[in-house]
Amino acid sequence: MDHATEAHQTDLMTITRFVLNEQTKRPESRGDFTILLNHIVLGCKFVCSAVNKAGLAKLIGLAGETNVQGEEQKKLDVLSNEVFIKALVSSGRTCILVSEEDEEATFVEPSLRGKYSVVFDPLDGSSNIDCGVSIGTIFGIYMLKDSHEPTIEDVLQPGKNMVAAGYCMYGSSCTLVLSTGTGVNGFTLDPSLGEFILTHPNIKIPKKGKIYSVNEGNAKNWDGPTAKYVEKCKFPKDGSPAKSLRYIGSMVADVHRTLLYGGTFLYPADKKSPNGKLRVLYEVFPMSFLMEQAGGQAFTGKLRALDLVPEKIHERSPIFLGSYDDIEEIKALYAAEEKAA
Ligand code: FDP
Repeated sequence: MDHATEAHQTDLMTITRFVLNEQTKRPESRGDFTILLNHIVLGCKFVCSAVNKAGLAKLIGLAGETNVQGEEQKKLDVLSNEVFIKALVSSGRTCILVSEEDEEATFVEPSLRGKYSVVFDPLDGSSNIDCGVSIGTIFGIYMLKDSHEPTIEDVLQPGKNMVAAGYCMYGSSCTLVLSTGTGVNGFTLDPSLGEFILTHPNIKIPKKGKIYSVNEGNAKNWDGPTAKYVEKCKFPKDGSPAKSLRYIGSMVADVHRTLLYGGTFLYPADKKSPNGKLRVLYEVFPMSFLMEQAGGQAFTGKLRALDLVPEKIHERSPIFLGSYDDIEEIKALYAAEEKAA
């Protein structure tokens, strides 16, 4: 399609229209997921607007509270958490909510309960807030078998049981990437319409990439396979060109680039953090779900990431995700190490 055609495009595929279309393909569907998603979208629009206005509204600064991980919460984190909790509860479609910002899970009161559980990081990459670098919201959705007697076990499930996952990136544009288990689609917020429009249909990650993404400052504490992989990226012995390093330090932005351009994103274990840094339920699982749905892979150093069974809601795991062939290389390095042991 040329630019002139695009500029005059009048038949816009909004995210709501897209999800309603999907719904018609499932006769058993009663619209609950569409309603839940509308509330998530509202939360994303609100946070997008708050992030854009952060400097102006003097929202940047400390709120004087400390979150579960012992980090100081910024006002935007607090605000985003409140926005999502309220949006999700008021949807009437949720049962259990797990947020990065809250130590305990929220059990929705019976009169407002629905069949979905949502695990989310309302504002990921918070150390990037003050310098205006892209940050985002990450979410994963499980469907409960029985919403009458919900227990914490209902969210302590492997990522492969999620029914949907996505993220919204607050960057130079606001982009929402979503998978309901049938591929990955990206929507960009048109601020003049206040609508997310389908701009990246059926995203497929390149089979092999030219980029690796990792915090190399941790290199001295890495395990053997991670160190070998990064060495191979920089000094390939098979005559292929060296890979480029890109690291923003904001998972949503690093994963978004990996999804579109290919390559790998790693947050490995190291001697200081044997379980890595990233949280299983609301960072590792949703991003792994999207990667697999886009044709890539996600691996923990031991197993397929989506097969992990979390024991605690704020559990962490090492993660290697990205292009199919590149992750195969990493898996081979771990397999070789295990064989040698
Ligand atoms: P942040 O600490 O800024 O909130 O899990 C949080 C996260 O950012 C991810 O978004 C990001 O990928 C990672 O941590 C960055 O960690 P390092 O600073 O250790 O590289």
